[in-house]
Amino acid sequence: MQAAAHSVGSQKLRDVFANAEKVLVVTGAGVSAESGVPTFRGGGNTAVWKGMPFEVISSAGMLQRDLPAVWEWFNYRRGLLRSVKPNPAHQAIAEWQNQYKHLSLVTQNIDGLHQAAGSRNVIELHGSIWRGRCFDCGGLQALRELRIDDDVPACPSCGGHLRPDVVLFGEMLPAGAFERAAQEAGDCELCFVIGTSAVVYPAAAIPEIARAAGAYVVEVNPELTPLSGLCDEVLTGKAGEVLPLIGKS
Ligand code: BJW
Ligand code: ZN
Repeated sequence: MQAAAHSVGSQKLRDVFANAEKVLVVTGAGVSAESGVPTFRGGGNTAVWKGMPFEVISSAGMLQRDLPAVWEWFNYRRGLLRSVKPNPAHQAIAEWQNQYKHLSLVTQNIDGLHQAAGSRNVIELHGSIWRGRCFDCGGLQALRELRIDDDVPACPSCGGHLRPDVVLFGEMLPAGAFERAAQEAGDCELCFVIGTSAVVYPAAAIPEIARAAGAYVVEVNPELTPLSGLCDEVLTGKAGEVLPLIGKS
């Protein structure tokens, strides 16, 4: 016999979850943790690669100093990501999109796992590890099928150097991405903030905008974050365990 699903959160959350028409979901690396994707921060640790903190290797300055090292770092991570699958958190969010007239999903993740779970129109604030972008002509190149060894890959259109199409520290977000996310935040009734340490801006401003505009803001994270105090409700736990229970009575 299957155990009955028990509820999480308050009665207020169940009411808002049942009645909201406009919902915004903001995710970070923690939503993919249960798929086996390492987070950047959390649990008292910071990701380090070959002795370099990720803030150094994933920075705009590193593109100038050592582009091959940047490719090596992203090739390594693409290798890890090739075999991972969406987890119950990604699946719950994808199901919510069928339930609501209007659900927007804004992610800081570059792993493509929301789309793999079936989410549509995902706003990727920090780009995608599955695309390259040409320094010279700006052309985009799909990387899923491309085998990249040690060298910097070349643009198929103009022969220029490609770079990963991700947003590194000190770089601007893709044109319009933050503006679209901010608009959804200003317009939603319910905002979930899931699996983010909420220290990277401007992404961390999105739930702040939602709260200021009157949305009910709910955080899902095993740890407290700088946003926790602003949230109407904090659900302490792993996204893959908590999300499937939200709204259940
Ligand atoms: C679980 C879990 C489970 C674990 N379930 N949860 C204002 C003040 C100060 C500085 C700035 C500012 N505004 C801008 C800046 C500069 C900078 C910034 O924010 N710095 C701060 C860190 C101080 N921002 C930028 O540079 C941004 N650009 C910009 O602002 O442009 C304008 C500008 C240009 C030039 C000069 C000045 C301004 C760009 C930021 C790009 C971030 N890029 C990265 C790397 C992407 C490529 C790569 O993957 O390598 O994006 S950094 C990294 O952090 C990655 C993530 O998307 C991002 C956020 O991390 P996230 O998702 O929150 O993950 P973690 O690991 O931090 O947290 C995981 C969480 O999950 C934890 O809380 C766990 O507890 C939890 N968890 N298991 C649920 N099972
Ligand atoms: Zn090119």
